[in-house]
Amino acid sequence: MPSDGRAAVLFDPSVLSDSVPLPLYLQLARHLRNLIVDGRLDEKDALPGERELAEAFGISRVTVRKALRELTAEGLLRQRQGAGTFINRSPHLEQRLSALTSFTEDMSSRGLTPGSVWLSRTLAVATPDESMALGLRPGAEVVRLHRLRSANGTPLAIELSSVPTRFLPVPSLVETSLYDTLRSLGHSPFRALQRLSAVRLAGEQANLLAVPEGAPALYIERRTFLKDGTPLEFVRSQYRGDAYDFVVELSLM
Ligand code: 16G
Repeated sequence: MPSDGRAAVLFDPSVLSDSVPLPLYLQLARHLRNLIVDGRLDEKDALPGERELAEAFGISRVTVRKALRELTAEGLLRQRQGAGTFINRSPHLEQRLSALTSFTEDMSSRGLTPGSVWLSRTLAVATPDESMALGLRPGAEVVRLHRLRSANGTPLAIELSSVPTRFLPVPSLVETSLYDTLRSLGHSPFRALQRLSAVRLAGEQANLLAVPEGAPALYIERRTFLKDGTPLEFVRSQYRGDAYDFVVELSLM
């Protein structure tokens, strides 16, 4: 709980208004989200209880409960039975969408230690989706790499990469970085096309990423190409919504 003076500033009831066309619980959720994201409330601060927040903001406990539930589902708060509500700050990273980098390069360039846990590593006949994305004949084989990726031990993304065996003959060739392995085999990723959409994480994925079920995430589909335009990689991944900002630079055409 922040000190008394700070609490009066952070939990100022004038931030909520009946004349705004947004339900009160969403106004409160927005206010608390801003405090957490800006770092004005941090992990040292356990959040005041429902009753104290209701009193501070002059609203009902039901409204407070709904706001806290919203932020818990987003992964910003963690409710520990009997111990209260805690702020769940995770590494927050910005990734430039226009740069073609590997996860390993991206994390290392920020001074973070990249990590990977293998969920599976297999050789299989391409599914129709993979064949379409990679331009393969029916019956062609792909190497499928399913990994949980982390930075400094915090899980950030689940990635399922499929690469034609023509470029990566066996899965065991990849130990840490897929892109380093492909480059060493003479197949350098040159260009990629990505499609992003917002999703909510299902139970098993949420568990792997250490966030509550239903937490928001970015689903990214990437097709990576060689310099001559041949598809090299098809990746489907879920990035934790609370840990990533994707930044795009725009310029006049
Ligand atoms: C990034 C790429 C992914 C690629 C991986 C290789 C996105 C959305 N995805 O995570 O397509 O397979 O890097 O990383 O950026 P690695 O070389 O560390 O295995």
